[in-house]
Amino acid sequence: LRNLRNNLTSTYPFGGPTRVVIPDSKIDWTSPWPEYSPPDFTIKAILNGVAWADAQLPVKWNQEDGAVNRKSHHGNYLIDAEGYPLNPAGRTGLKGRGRLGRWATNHAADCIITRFKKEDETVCMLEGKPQLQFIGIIRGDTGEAAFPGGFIEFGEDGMAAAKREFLEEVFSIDDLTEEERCTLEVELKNVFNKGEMVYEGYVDDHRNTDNAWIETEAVNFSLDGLAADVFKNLNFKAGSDANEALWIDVDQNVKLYASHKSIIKILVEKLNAYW
Ligand code: RP5
Ligand code: MG
Ligand code: MG
Repeated sequence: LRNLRNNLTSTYPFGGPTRVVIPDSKIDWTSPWPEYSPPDFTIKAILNGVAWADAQLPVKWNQEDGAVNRKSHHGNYLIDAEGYPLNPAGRTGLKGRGRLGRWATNHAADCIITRFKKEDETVCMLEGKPQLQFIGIIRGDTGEAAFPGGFIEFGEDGMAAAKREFLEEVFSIDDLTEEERCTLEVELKNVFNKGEMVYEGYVDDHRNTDNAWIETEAVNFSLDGLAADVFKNLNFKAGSDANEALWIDVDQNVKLYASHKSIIKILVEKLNAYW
């Protein structure tokens, strides 16, 4: 996990302090560094209290805490002498929660709807391998291409959250009438029939801090086994935290938010698709 820190920008995103520079030898919490004293930063909205954030420092770590899952996919994380959870990827140069609502793991889900790219009904082959495409979004916050995704809400599992985020970000489901919503859900029923977990774990997200980090459940729904490609007849309408929704061709040069490129690569290898 200590390698999943490439996206930690020196200044915390969207108006935060500058992170303390961490030498390689001091990434791990097990390397003593008594003088380490990073800036403590949590955005005001979270400190003022919002439904999606912890109201106080929890005590039930590494377990289910009521409706909140405080487990990590990577085993038990450490708690420091003051009672703060420690990022399993090591020091990040900033303490507090930054923009993340939960202490420790902030569970997210990503929805990866894929098909093999076709031209005139024929699969596009590159170097003898089929080219994969997925439905992506352009994020409103960073302008980067990404999977539709977001944080898991109360009572949801990763599958449900992935599906909900897809409908919000790619089809603006919250803006549709009840009737339009039903029609869309019927159209997409077969798409969401069979989801496969591609990756469950830590994501290299620029919002991560010493005490709060994102782990995702990335679920793939493939259109290739289905009788017809329903998306041929549906128009994307980006919503929520997405500015645009589009099919994205996958190869080694694709540029994606956070850890999404390494996640799509897992799928490419599994499907033996072009990279
Ligand atoms: C990423 O942040 C996750 O993989 C997921 O795509 C996303 C969740 O955050 P929001 O889209 O809700 O900002 O690290
Ligand atoms: Mg969202
Ligand atoms: Mg999102």
